Amino acid sequence: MEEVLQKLFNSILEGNAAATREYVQAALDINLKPEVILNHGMIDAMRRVGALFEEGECYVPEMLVSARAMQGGMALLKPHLQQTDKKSNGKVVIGTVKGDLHDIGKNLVALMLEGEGYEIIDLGVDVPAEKFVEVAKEVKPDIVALSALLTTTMPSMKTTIDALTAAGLRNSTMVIIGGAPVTESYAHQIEADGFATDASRAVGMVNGLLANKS
Ligand code: B12
Repeated sequence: MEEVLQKLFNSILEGNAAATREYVQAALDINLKPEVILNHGMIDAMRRVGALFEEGECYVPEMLVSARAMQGGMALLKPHLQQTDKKSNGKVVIGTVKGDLHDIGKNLVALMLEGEGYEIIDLGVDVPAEKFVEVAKEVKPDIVALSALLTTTMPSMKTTIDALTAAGLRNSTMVIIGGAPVTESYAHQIEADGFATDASRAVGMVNGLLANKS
């Protein structure tokens, strides 16, 4: 691995926000691809943080400072990941479901879809089903995108889909889901229209769903 990516990885692991920004910039300066910086320097570091947490080698406060360092680095990377000259491809309402506060993955999906020309309405974290329904009625999105990182909050995805169905919104709006514990078979089980394991696959999937729709 490029030395600068290793340094970036370590700075996120240590939760050093200033160093993270510095190494993201250094990696951009030597013309590394933004996707490579993101995947190998940053997302891999968050995976490592998760593994350390699981092993009891780090705790919630450490996860939080790592997450903050990651978010700061992502802000620097954002303009480089986005292409700006595209017209609106459609509307996407996105949020992390009720009970769940994880938003790094959701933000990445939003950022990549925005870069692809979609209009994003981001409802943030801990979003109850009723809120998704209320906003979907108001803005009539093509897609509602749900994120969950906890096995205990995955059922909130089903609650949200059921609420959208009950409100009669499923004919006009498709629902896609994702997040580390979410699987394709869970997506089928709760009758989501789409599922993806990462942000770039999410873009391909949304493009495909909307191409089939029209
Ligand atoms: C950072 C982090 C935190 C931070 C979150 C900060 C923030 N602003 O997001 C804080 C410290 C707040 C936190 C808290 C907790 N966390 Co936490 N956290 C993590 C950690 C280390 C990284 C998550 C992350 O950002 N990954 C990087 C991003 C880029 O990846 P991602 O989220 O998976 O997203 C990608 C894909 O999943 C997909 N995707 C995501 N959303 C969507 C949506 C759609 C529509 C699509 C198509 C795709 C998609 O695309 C994304 C980009 O490629 C994970 C470890 C892990 N392996 O996931 C644990 C982890 C998720 N946390 C865990 C736990 C247990 C907790 C706590 C319960 C701890 C506690 N005891 O308090 C609390 C719960 C708080 C709550 N109510 O939500 C467990 C969950 C276990 C489980 N299976 O349920 C994990 C897996 C750690 C572990 N290995 O045990 N956490």
